[in-house]
Amino acid sequence: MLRLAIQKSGRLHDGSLKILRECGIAVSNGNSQLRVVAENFPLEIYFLRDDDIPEYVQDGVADIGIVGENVLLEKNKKASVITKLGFGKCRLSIAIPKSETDESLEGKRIATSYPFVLSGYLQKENISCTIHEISGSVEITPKIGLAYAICDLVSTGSTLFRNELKEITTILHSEAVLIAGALKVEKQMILDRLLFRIQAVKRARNNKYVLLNAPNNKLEKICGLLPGMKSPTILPLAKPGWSSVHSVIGEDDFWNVIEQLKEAGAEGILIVPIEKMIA
Ligand code: PRT
Ligand code: ZN
Repeated sequence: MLRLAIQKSGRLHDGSLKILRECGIAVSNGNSQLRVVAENFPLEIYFLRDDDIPEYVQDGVADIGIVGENVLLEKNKKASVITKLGFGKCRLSIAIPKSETDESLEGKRIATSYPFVLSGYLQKENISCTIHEISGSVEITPKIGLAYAICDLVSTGSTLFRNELKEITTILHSEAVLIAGALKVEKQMILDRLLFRIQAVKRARNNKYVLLNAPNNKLEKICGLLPGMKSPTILPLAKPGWSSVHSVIGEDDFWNVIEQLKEAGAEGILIVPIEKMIA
């Protein structure tokens, strides 16, 4: 059985269980338990504090884990990123009081819960600072005179805004990642099965199924906008001279492509979410 460590409670807990569920792996919620066994997949799940997950994976207490890349880099343990998971997105940024006009950090004091990542960044940039390590409420330190700047995670930016701070540099972009240590062949085979499902879920989340009607003389242009998985499917409509086109569009460029399809003469465009997508 493959042992997976996920966050017991916090920002990554729900997203971790959700992706497992979408992979068809039934898990009862771990709020009151430390360990559950999946009902229909050879997977045992440990619910832990996120800070401990990289070490447990390194030491082989768990085979794989889901953590923020920020935590993995800060803990600096031997565990490799197998795949990004597309949730828990945030950035690690340096911020200073809004009223400050001097953005230079040289010789200043920076409060953070990420001393390792921050010192790596400062070294690379050749800036010398005093790092004040603090485990929480980093954002209040400039106001109480404990630090000039902070280095903390940001997602919407509202915490910085509330505390009258402004971001001056982003030192890391992070999201939830699946990590693994060295695995024996049998465990690697289970991980490969899990990974196959995760990739299908990720692909599905990043794509939409599109159906549209088009006059036959516009098909070439429309199909050029829709590469699909291989190429679009074209079916004749009952109305002569018209076809129905089916394809897949990536989430990234979604609205642009839709606008271009309309311009190219597409009508009755339907967009449908994809449940799973296997390449
Ligand atoms: O109890 P445990 O140790 O397991 O959890 P934790 O309290 O250490 O972590 P938790 O649950 O807060 O975060 C888990 C992971 O979620 C982090 O390691 C990141 O990878 C990811 N994540 C994504 C975030 C955020 N977004 C986030 N916004 N983690 C923290 N924040 C905090 C940030 O520190 C700041 O206080 O939210 C505030 C900023 O948010 P905005 O929206 O105001 O910018
Ligand atoms: Zn933590």
